[in-house]
Amino acid sequence: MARSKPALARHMSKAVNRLEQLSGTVNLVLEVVDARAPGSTRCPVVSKVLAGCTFITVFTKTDIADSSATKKWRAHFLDAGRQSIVFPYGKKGGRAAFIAKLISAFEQESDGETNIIAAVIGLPNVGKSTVLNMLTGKKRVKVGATPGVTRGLQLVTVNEKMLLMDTPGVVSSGVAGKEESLMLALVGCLPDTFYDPEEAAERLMELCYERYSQKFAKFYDLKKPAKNPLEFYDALAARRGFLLKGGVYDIQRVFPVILKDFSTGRISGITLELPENK
Ligand SMILES: Nc1nc2c(ncn2[C@@H]2O[C@H](COP(=O)(O)OP(=O)(O)OP(=O)(O)O)[C@@H](O)[C@H]2O)c(=O)[nH]1
Ligand SMILES: [Mg+2]
Repeated sequence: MARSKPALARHMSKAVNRLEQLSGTVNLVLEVVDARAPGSTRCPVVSKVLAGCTFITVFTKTDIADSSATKKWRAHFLDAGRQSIVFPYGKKGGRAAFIAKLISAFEQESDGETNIIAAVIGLPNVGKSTVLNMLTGKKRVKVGATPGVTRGLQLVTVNEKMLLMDTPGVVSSGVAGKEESLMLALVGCLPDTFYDPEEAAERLMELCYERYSQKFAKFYDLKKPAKNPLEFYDALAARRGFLLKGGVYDIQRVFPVILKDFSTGRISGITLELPENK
């Protein structure tokens, strides 16, 4: 069941209240975005609520996004005054370099502040807990009563320069439009109860088929890229033997397959939006 608008609004205002609690405590906000949809997975409300903080964007899922698109997005964010760092997902020894980059970016952005108290913020499923766990090295060492820390918020030590809120801040996007919601659902920020598989698959195709038809063909082992999404559905149904009586392709079985393969990152190298089209 899709959530009603009033329920979403309540959820949203709760999230804003939680963020307001952080104001005055944290001086660095790590805004986590999914590299497959960096524009849509931002949370603009956070910049307003925590206006006094330094912001750094952390791009997760770059390993399953299109690297040239990630470059463009990072340049676009930088043009708008926002530094970003690529999350070293699954990279051995990535932790130390990641922390060093964060601290260096913070020092460039902040006015001589050296002690960092950071919070990890982002939409559902963008990778906040994964980022938090890498930063803390899964130590989860609680720091005792720290002056100025709002009750109920716990800090963990990252290193001698950096403390981190131990719970990530989930924010909702506040998007209202169907097309934007579908984009978020495709990257897993909204539950799949929000969409009808056919509609979601169509949106996915609309967003990226033209640019990435070769990748789809390769992943599904098709002889050549289909000319358009409809032909692609047929080719995939044929490849998988999804047939109805009389030999008609059963394309209803194709949609969940494509959606799952995309959302889990099995089909990789795809980014759904580019800065120039935002
Ligand atoms: N391929 C890839 N997967 C990632 C990356 N970061 C996170 N994930 C995966 O994305 C999924 C969601 O990650 P979480 O860290 O649980 O995301 P979250 O933002 O804490 O999610 P919620 O707590 O539900 O809001 C998990 O399956 C992670 O393994 C990344 O950089 N690359
Ligand atoms: Mg989490």
